[in-house]
Amino acid sequence: MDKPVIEDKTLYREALAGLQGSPKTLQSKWFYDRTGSDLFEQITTLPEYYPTRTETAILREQAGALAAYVQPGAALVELGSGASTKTRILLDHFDRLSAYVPVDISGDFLQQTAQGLARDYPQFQIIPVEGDFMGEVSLPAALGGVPKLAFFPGSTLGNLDPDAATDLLARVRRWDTISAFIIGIDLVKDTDMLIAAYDDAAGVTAAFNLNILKRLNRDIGADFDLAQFVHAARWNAAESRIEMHLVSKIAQTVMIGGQQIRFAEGESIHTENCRKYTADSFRAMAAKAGWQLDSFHTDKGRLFGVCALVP
Ligand code: AVJ
Repeated sequence: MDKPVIEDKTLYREALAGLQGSPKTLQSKWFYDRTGSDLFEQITTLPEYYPTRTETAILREQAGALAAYVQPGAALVELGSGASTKTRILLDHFDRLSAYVPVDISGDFLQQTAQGLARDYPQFQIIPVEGDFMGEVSLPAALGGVPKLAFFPGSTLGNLDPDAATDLLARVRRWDTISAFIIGIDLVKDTDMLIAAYDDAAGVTAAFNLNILKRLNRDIGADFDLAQFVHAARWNAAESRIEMHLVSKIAQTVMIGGQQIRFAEGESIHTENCRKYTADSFRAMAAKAGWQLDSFHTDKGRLFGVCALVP
């Protein structure tokens, strides 16, 4: 269970580099320790956080239409599968599938989820793959020649800068016998609604953001005083993204492994980017990676998009 040593070295190296840079940054992948993952689960149920429930509703409504992208005997490969909650909606409708391949970086969690799915979907082979979708995913040899349908829900793609997002799309495009890619993206909308989704009244997103400092204190011996930082969600129109920041309330110095990090009053640590697309901006990015947007599924309010890409 406890295997933090190598991870902590990477966290230390990357956190220090980010905090010594200008502007100061921390990568959003470090949010997700146990507490952070629990807080994110809470976020997904907040009244202001529309993405999860909207995407789930679109998938429910469009599962029949999306089933058209399943070639007979295909494998559904999900990037960053987590608890595979939304996937069950597809599995319930995709009867031509032969296999479901959840890919996740967290091995323990993946095995647990795979067992539950194998029990509930005995008609499909469940083939968990421990891997990082930010790199080359090595799919099992048994999938050679099998048609593949990739699935990347949750607007997780939005955490990536356009170049990195295009690279990810292009890597999946190069998979052998890939036939389609279903992706969830969050859409550009009214700024107040976007800000509220990332700065909820109950303060759960603030706790989620601040938890990264708690993690640095615990895992790499930093001495952040959490009371001296505040959560901020900002809309960056030029980059079409929500940014999350932790803003220093005062001029202060924080120690990390013998290194001093100085903060001016009001200086921020930029902790996350969440890109918002339009159908057109996403179509253009996908085209650069060799994909065509074959269908675009959205809700009445056009809050969220489920995109089906084909080669
Ligand atoms: C998990 C990246 C999709 O961008 O909406 C939620 C993360 N951050 N609230 C998002 C998040 C703050 C979330 N993603």
